[in-house]
Amino acid sequence: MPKKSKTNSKQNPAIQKNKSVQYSDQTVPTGTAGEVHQAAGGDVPVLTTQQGVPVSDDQNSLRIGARGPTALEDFHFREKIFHFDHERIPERVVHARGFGAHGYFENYQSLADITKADLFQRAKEKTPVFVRFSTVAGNKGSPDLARDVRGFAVKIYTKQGNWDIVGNNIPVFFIQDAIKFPDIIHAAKQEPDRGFPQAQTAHDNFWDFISLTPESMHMVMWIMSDRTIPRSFRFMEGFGVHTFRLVNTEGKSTFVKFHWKPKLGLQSVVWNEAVKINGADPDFHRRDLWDAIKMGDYPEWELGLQLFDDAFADKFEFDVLDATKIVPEEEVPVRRVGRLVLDRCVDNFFAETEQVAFCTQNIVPGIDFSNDPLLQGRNFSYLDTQLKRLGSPNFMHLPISPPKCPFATFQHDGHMAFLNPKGRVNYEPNSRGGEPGGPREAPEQGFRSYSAEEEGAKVRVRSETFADHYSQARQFYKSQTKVEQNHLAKALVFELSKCETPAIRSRMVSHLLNIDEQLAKEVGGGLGLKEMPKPADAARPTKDLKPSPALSIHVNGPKSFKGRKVGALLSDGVDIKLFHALKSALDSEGALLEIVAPKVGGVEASDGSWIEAKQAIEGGPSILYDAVALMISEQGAKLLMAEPAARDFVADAFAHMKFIGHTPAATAWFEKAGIGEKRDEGFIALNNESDCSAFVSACRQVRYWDRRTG
Ligand code: HDE
Repeated sequence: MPKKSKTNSKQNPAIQKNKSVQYSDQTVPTGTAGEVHQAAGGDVPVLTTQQGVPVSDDQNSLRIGARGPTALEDFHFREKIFHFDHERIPERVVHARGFGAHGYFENYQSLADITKADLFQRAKEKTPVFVRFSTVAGNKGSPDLARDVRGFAVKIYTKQGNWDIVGNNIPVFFIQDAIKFPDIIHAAKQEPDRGFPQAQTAHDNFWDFISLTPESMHMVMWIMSDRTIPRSFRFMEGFGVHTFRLVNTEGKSTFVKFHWKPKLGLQSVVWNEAVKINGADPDFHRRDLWDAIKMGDYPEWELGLQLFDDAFADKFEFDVLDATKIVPEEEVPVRRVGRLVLDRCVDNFFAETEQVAFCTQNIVPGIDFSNDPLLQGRNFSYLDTQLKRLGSPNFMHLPISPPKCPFATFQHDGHMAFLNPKGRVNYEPNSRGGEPGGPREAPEQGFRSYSAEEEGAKVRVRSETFADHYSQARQFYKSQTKVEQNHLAKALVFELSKCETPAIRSRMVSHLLNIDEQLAKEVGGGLGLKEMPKPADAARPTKDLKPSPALSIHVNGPKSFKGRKVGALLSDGVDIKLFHALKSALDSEGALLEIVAPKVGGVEASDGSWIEAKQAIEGGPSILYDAVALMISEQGAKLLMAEPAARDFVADAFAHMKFIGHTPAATAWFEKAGIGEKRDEGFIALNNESDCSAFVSACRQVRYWDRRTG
């Protein structure tokens, strides 16, 4: 297949001279951007129609007399409106809201003994990637902090073709068989008659389905944990979920589960914060990723492999083909084999993040599927959904998705075919060797499926080995810290309290009784159940498995404050030395300082210098920050105390267990906000420069959890 030709800026002086008309490679796959005419006497490009005709007036449509009807012959108006009318494509049926970035995968050392996949052969080799993070249930415009699973889809452009790991930030799923996918998604999304609620599972249909689907109980524990309200994409894990295979040159297969481990550690927000972030900054997650990359603070994850053989799979107490189960890291350790770095934002959101097409069936020689019925169903679904969404079997011609290695097929024609082969032959076998006979099969290097032996009757049954639905749910719950268990119980109470049907609430509690009695009692109590139900019928009794510390966010939290952000509320008269000390303590930690002030213009510091703000207090509530510093003068404290937004700034930081650094003048303010008496070790007085370092050190814990439990 011929290589695509690119926009040639040398032939196009206007594109060369003015970046505002530059078309990214992503938006112009061939050299058809059109000649952009030179405006008389300047280097500003001329606005044209799609046909390249210069436009004289883009403000007024053509009409018969100044107050007369519009003329049908106004081809510029017609073309402009026509294009606008058609500029939307269907959003993804799930994972509609997403955000993508480019980067690379760097392999640590050769894994040739376990896989022949090209990207793992050589140490230090870098392979380009595109990653798209997403929520699942909400529509494209829904808020980032919805309680939801996050998609973590990685397209790796290897030298032997594209490999897509289309994963989530949770290692298990709701269902065991892909045939139930439309049901779980219908139940989770808006109810069909009313079209709401948007981007939340806190409604009858979801919990009705869940409470009738015991296999989802393990996933329920995960989604009600803080995993579904991550602080940002940078602080969450990713998982391939299913068991896959790695295959080496000898044809030997090793089972594998894929993990992405964030270098910055795990971190989530608390629910009350999530609710408020959705109002204050619905783009909180995408902004965080964008800002981090633009600042050169590139997010990083390590690729981890859990490797095991058939013997382990046979003796493991659950079925490795069951996507509602994990293999605990304590049983099969995660081997870190490389790193994923995101170092480039998209040029064009639509062309890249929206048009990228992930497919689970995109694998490369050296990787293979297992028989996980969920994975098998996905392999069917993704191609189908791309056709619907992107509108043509040629969706691979859109610039974001094709492999970066040479590729050659005999597929041709169809809507929007950009990559059109030259020559006479479009079939195979053909008798015209080499050019122009086209590509040939490659028996040696070509993809060959692992030759697993399969046999059996054609049946619709669920394997008996998939029948234990509660043991790992209990293991997850038991592996959480007390604070996390408390969050989980509260999340269940919140969600089930939004269910209007009492029978659904009670049915859910009957499942919880099979997971943990104390949890069931807490939730039953929180719901005000008059009577506890009986435990749900269980196909298998719940086993008491060993807790797995790897499942807790808090146990795997950050070891530093790197990559986090302090919101410093400043007033006129702020002590300039203290301010600089805080700034430099945060710089050394690799953390950020964002300035919030009564007015966005800024404040005048103690030495008469001017400090510009990033946010006015109304637009910079403390929920946007990992910790806060109140750097206010006596005078400033009096003025700020009268501001409701400033009072919320402090009250929320306190309620969300954040570390609060403060100048002496803020003390009176705490009294006013009703937290004077409650001051604890999470409050750090900033009297002198060394206190600023102490404050940043304290912030490494991210939250002062004792405020809640102590
Ligand atoms: Fe998906 N899923 N899925 N899914 N999924 C889609 O494909 C599907 C499942 C996941 O950023 C769709 O391009 C079925 C598990 C991500 O573009 C669709 C089943 C996991 C993304 C689809 C599942 C995922 C999708 C919709 C049950 C975690 C977003 C748009 C067997 C391992 C990728 C699209 C992106 C997207 C089908 C279950 C992850 C309809 C049938 C389990 C991250 O094809």
